[in-house]
Amino acid sequence: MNKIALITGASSGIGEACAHVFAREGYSLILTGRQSEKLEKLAEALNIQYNTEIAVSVFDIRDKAAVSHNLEVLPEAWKKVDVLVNNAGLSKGLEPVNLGNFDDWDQMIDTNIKGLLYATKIVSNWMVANGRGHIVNLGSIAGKEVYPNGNVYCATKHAVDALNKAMRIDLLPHGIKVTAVNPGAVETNFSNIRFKGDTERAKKVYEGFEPLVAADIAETIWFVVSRPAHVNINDLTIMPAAQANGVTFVRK
Ligand code: 8X3
Repeated sequence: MNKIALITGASSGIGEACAHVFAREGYSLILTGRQSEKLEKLAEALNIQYNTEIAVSVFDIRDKAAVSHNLEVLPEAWKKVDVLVNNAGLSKGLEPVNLGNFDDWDQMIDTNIKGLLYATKIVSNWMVANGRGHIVNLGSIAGKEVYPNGNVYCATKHAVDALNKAMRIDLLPHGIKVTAVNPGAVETNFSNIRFKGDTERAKKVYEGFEPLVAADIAETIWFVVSRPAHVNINDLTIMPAAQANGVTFVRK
């Protein structure tokens, strides 16, 4: 069998772009997410374009029993995962902390932190058994800084930053590489979800400068994963040329 990459949140955005890049590079893929139809369509397209072998696993990453069950029922051959891309994550709301919404907070914490941990525990155990692997955690500039109204989203990405460092230490003896890739502004559905379908407000985020696109991040993840065996990139922050940090942009 080819090398295998498991990508969470693979039905759109950075996850989908990673699926394309890893398929192009000859990997077999396990695509996970909630949206069965989109995942099946993507799998079909990649199979036609690259002849990629693909397993689709549909679950809500917030549901730990569902994560365990759906991953553990995969055939043994699929558990030889070389690369785990912990991509599933979202931002919901952008309000001062006193005006925040409990459901939004739960969704971000349950997905970005707890879901990432559920997938990591299972797949890292497979990697330990295989004696190899590479985990790529999708962080954010929001995991390096805190910006106005970012409160809980920033906290979840700071948690990813901490977990990335912790995984690097804990998995080191097992020969498993661990990397965080931390993007600034990437134009995907991210802001639409953050602003709950307010497309006008979402569009404004990317106005007046050239944001990153999902493929920029996927190619960077591929760069990280394709380094020689003796190289590990621990932490990589990638920004649009027009964005210096969480809040400083040059807009025309
Ligand atoms: C996405 C980038 O700046 O909206 O994580 O937090 S930002």
